[in-house]
Amino acid sequence: MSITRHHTICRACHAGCGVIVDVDNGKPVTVSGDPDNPLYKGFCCIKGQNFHATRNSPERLLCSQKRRSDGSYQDIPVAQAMDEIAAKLQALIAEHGPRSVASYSGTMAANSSAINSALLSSWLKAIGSRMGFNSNTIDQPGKMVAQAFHGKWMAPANNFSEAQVLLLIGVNPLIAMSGGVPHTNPGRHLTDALTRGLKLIVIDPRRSETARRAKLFLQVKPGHDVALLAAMLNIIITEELYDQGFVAANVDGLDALRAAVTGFAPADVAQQAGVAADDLIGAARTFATASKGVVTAGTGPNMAGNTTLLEYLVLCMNTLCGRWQRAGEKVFEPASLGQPTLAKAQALPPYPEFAYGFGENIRVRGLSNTAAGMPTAALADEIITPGEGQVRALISHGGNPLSAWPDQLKTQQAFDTLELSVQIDVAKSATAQRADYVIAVKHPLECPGTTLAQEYLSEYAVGFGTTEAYAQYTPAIVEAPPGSELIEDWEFFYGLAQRMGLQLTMKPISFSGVVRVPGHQLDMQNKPDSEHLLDLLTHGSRIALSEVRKHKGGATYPDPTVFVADKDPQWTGRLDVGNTQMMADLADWEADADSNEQYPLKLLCRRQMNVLNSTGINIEGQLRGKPYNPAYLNPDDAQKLAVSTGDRIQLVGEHASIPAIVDIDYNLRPGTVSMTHCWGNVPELDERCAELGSNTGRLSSVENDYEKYTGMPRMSNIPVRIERLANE
Ligand SMILES: Nc1nc2c(c(=O)[nH]1)N[C@H]1C(S)=C(S)[C@@H](COP(=O)(O)OP(=O)(O)OC[C@H]3O[C@@H](n4cnc5c(=O)[nH]c(N)nc54)[C@H](O)[C@@H]3O)O[C@H]1N2
Ligand SMILES: Nc1nc2c(c(=O)[nH]1)N[C@H]1C(S)=C(S)[C@@H](COP(=O)(O)OP(=O)(O)OC[C@H]3O[C@@H](n4cnc5c(=O)[nH]c(N)nc54)[C@H](O)[C@@H]3O)O[C@H]1N2
Ligand code: SF4
Ligand SMILES: [Mo]
Repeated sequence: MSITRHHTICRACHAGCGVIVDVDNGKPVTVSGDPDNPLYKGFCCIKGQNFHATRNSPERLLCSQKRRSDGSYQDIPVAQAMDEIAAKLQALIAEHGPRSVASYSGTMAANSSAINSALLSSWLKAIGSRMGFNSNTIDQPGKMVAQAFHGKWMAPANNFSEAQVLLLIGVNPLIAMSGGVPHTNPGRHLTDALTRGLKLIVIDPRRSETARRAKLFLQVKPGHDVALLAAMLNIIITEELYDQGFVAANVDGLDALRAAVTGFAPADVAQQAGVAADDLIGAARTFATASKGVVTAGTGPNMAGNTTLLEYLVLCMNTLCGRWQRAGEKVFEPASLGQPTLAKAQALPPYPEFAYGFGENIRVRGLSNTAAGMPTAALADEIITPGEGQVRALISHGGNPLSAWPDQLKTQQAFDTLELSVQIDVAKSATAQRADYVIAVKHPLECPGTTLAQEYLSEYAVGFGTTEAYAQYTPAIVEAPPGSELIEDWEFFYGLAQRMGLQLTMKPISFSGVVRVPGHQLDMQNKPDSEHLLDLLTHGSRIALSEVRKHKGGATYPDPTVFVADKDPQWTGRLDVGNTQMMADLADWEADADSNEQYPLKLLCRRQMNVLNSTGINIEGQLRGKPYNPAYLNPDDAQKLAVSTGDRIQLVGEHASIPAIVDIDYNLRPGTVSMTHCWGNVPELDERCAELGSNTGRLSSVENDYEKYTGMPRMSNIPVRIERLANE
């Protein structure tokens, strides 16, 4: 048989690139960019080029598994696994109520197919549990919580394609494919924009791949971003560089904000943050005097301890400078497969009652549901803490708790406490090596998919999304490997629902909250297929899925053009830049202590191009001969510590320590260590850190240093010291 070529969507990360797969005798053999794709234009990163390898990998799960009492695993037919799991869940719910069952969705729940998460939500609702958690609350949850304090402009922010300025704070879109620069081939977008004169300003302790292309780069100490933003706001307000017309018409709280930022004198803040005052002042002026363009922050500053306050100040900067689209402007990226976008030049006023403290409460640390979802950093304690409501069963879907959750030792304890743990995965991840049941699912190349998830990015936060409405559909490109017994993720939730006598519903997706079509009750006797579920999920969309199906390589959908509508005549809603709680938090804000003798370095988060969190860390073609995540040090620090590339060290923090292997990064600010997360395994396997990597999550404590709204602990800017270990 000859090789066949197929268009498909890469689902190895959230970017959803349109790619081409060659298939030889039912086996995918190469993945490459599609030069004819109208938006991605041939882009395919190293993860994408190995997308088929995750499908063909010898470590791929081909059958569901059940854990034996000695910790080893045996294959189990998936129907039997579902029988046993459904029976156990029913017994737990009967005895302890639905709150005893929780779910956790990780990055791959979002990246695979939208029908998977939709059916998980429906199933959770049907059993009556509000304990659905996801990775958003260990990422940048302040984005949603701050918006609840600030209000929401009912039209998009300035689009990248019209921006004159871009201010990026601890975000690295050239590697992460997210934040500031469109995820649709960010290198090309940035090159084009710089050519047309975009002023790029980057604030980061590391001269990141993106920072290297900046016009102005502030190589700050980590953890000073709140003060830097406050100082920039101070300059913008004092020098009256803000958009006075927009503020007068749409914004409350300027006086309160002015008063709160007065104490942040640019010269002092710059000195504390280790940058030149002129650079800080220059950044503020350049940002404010450009007519269009946004400020966006990423995981670095969000993980440094004040996610909500940080994101609130980001919103204040964008709002004061009027970086929201106005009536009559074209919406660059209206939803295509989601429900039609409704854009209006008016402010949805703040909704602080839905910032945090509503819905389900958490039994520890006074935490609760938030605008960003249930606080994942508290889930381990919900499992460990005895008493009414204790979580006894966890369904983990497309995430990897033992690698990704902060405070790995506590997570391990939680898994030891659970009465039932189910991991839905394609690989034998760290969590799949510990769960009671592992449900082996099809690889995305074996499933149909759409770019519906990518449409969500533009609604996620300011500076996300792309420059045009685009959609792609892909059928399954290959069958599951011969001899395997695999299901799609949603079939597991459907199978449980059938066994538990539950009715599931599929609701079309709306990013702006307005769904004009009713949810559809699924036939619980005759199992629907994925295509039917995709039709239901996209019912009523601006572009019909049947139309999108016709354009195999993906297409842009500019028509019908969506324009921002006028403000409603009686509309009184205003954005708030002076929220009392946020102003109080700003008044209480204190710069982190500089390094001390015991912990002289700060550990920074970072991402690497070749893996997505833990996905890919077992794929040889992606590792470039380095099967671990190095601890990167500035050469001067390495010299002072007398360590060099390849040396084994112990990173010791206040809460725990991990082994690691040194590497040198000339781009780091001295005094910092930079490492990616989600590598390594449990402490029992630390000896193998040269082949498995190191788990930085172990260094976070969920109970000692966490943000009060979201419960998210410090996950970057962690004080550490380095101790040398004997090389093997
Ligand atoms: N210390 C520290 N901790 C962090 C971070 C940090 O910067 N520092 N970052 C945080 C952030 S931003 C996030 S989003 C979280 C990520 O947290 P998670 O989402 O929990 O972690 P991932 O490693 O992305 O988990 C993906 C899982 O999906 C599996 N998988 C891969 N492909 C598929 C598929 O097609 N289908 C299914 N069902 N499963 C698949 C993988 O094998 C893996 O087990 O980690 C957080 N943790
Ligand atoms: N290739 C690849 N792409 C990914 C991922 C991946 O693992 N690999 N993960 C995906 C996920 S889950 C997410 S959430 C996104 C995240 O996307 P980004 O937020 O862009 O994540 P990073 O690339 O880690 O960039 C964070 C930057 O913050 C800097 N930093 C650290 N601490 C501080 C601080 O205190 N202040 C400031 N100003 N900067 C600081 C770091 O040096 C780093 O350059 O990426 C996504 N994309
Ligand atoms: S950026 Fe993401 S979607 Fe695009 S090729 Fe790489 S892994 Fe695939
Ligand atoms: Mo993330």
